[in-house]
This record gives sequence, structure tokens and C-alpha cells, in this order.
Amino acid sequence: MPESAVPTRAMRLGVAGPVGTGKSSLIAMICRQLSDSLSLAVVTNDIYTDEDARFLKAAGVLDPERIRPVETGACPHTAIRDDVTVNLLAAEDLEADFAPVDIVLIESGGDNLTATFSPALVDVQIFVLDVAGGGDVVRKGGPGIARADLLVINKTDLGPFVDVDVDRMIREGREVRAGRPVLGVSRTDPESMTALKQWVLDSLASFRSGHHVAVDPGPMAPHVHADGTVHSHADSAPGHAHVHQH
Ligand SMILES: Nc1nc2c(ncn2[C@@H]2O[C@H](COP(=O)(O)OP(=O)(O)O)[C@@H](O)[C@H]2O)c(=O)[nH]1
Ligand SMILES: [Mg+2]
Repeated sequence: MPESAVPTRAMRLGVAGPVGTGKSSLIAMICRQLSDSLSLAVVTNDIYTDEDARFLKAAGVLDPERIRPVETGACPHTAIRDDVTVNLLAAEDLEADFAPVDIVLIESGGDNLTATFSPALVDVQIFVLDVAGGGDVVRKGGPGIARADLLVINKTDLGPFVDVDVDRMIREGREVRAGRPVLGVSRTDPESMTALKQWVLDSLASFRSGHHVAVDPGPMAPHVHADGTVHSHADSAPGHAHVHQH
């Protein structure tokens, strides 16, 4: 990117990963640590409710007006991957309403292991797994695990209770990610919170340098929705139509 392309808009940071791994908690943690020094806003993607937005508002880490839900209907992946318009509009509205905004955090409404953000929507993305999901999940791979800008292995405090070797899980994460960063995180571990904060600040510095290139972790694998719909994003370049079939 040439020097003249130094961005003036907010950085958009995506947080994806299976339900329950701690995406909302992680966003709350980032807000708690950075809202004094930076202007932040949050977009949540819920299928039918505004559960995540309500959770974050209740956490009291940000002015509730800065947290907005996008309701995505039956396929939450589409709104972060194939047609990102509603998310982009929500992010741009927040930026306009609370200008200047430094970072808009976007929580995915993912319901499986394979959802990733389009680089047309986010500049950087975190993929979140948790220790309670089992030590094997990292080895199963997938575009988010392998190629998101950061892999967070959350709830490291639970390792001893679920018989998971956390250090090994992190090591295996590094192996499948070919040197991309992996961070073991727990809300009970202040050092891990500081490391997460530093990663966000480093990402913001890189974004503002004008040399940052948003990376596409790759298309999500075909998956089956609860209603039996088979959903293939095999060619899901930004804006590309994807296939739904029963
Ligand atoms: N033990 C433990 N639980 C956590 C941690 N972070 C989140 N949780 C819990 O995990 C559950 C799911 O978290 P949530 O942020 O709603 O997950 P999301 O569905 O990915 O947004 C909640 O009950 C959280 O309290 C952590 O670091 N340690
Ligand atoms: Mg959530």
C-alpha cells in the first residue's frame, strides 16, 4: 500500500469461533482494557436475538450506545463472509455517530468451526477456541484455526478440570499455523490479558502504518445447518453467491 493510502477510518477487528468459546467475553475484556485510551464500538451478529449485544451492554465496559446487534437470520456466516453489507453499514454508522472511532470490534454469530470473516469486512481477525472443547480440536484445523491473524485458546484455567494439556494444545496450534501467533488466554490470568491487549495495539499500529494487508483465511468448508440445509461456501470470494441446497 502506498504511503498515501494510510487509513483514516477505524480498524475493524473480527472475533470468530464456535458458540460458547468466549467471543463475547474476549470482546468485553478488550473493551475493559482499552476503552480508557481508545474510542471503541462493537457490532454483534446474532441469528434471531440480540443476546450478545445484551451481554456486552450488561458487562458495562462500554457506553451501551456503542454496541449494536445485527440480526442475520438463518445463516450467520453469510453476513460476515459473502454479503457483508449489513455489517459494514453497522460499523460505518457507529463510526459516524461516535467519530472518531479507533476500533470497531465485530463478533461473528458462527455456529461451527469453519466460519471466517471476509477481508472485505475486517482488517484483522481472531479465531477463538476453548480448552473445554477438547485438546483435539486444534488438530482438526480449518481456515480460522490455521490462518486467522491470531488464534486464541481461551479458558486455560479449565485445563486441569477437563484433562486437557493446555501447553500441548498451544504447541499444536503453532504447528498447524505455520508460525502465526497463538495465545493461551484466561480471564483469571492477567498476563494473558495484557498479551491480548498488546496484540490488539500492535495490530492497530500495523493498520495505521498503511502497510497492513487484510488476509483471507480461506473459504469455510461445506456444513449442514440445523434445518438440514447443506451450505457450501466453496468459492466464497467476497460478494460471490454461495450454494444452499436441501
Ligand atoms: N472458566 C472460564 N470461563 C470463561 C472464560 N471466558 C469466558 N468464559 C465463560 O464461557 C461462557 C461462554 O462465553 P461467551 O463469551 O458468551 O462465549 P461466546 O458464545 O463465544 O460469545 C460463559 O459462561 C463465560 O463466562 C475464561 O477465561 N475462563
Ligand atoms: Mg457471544
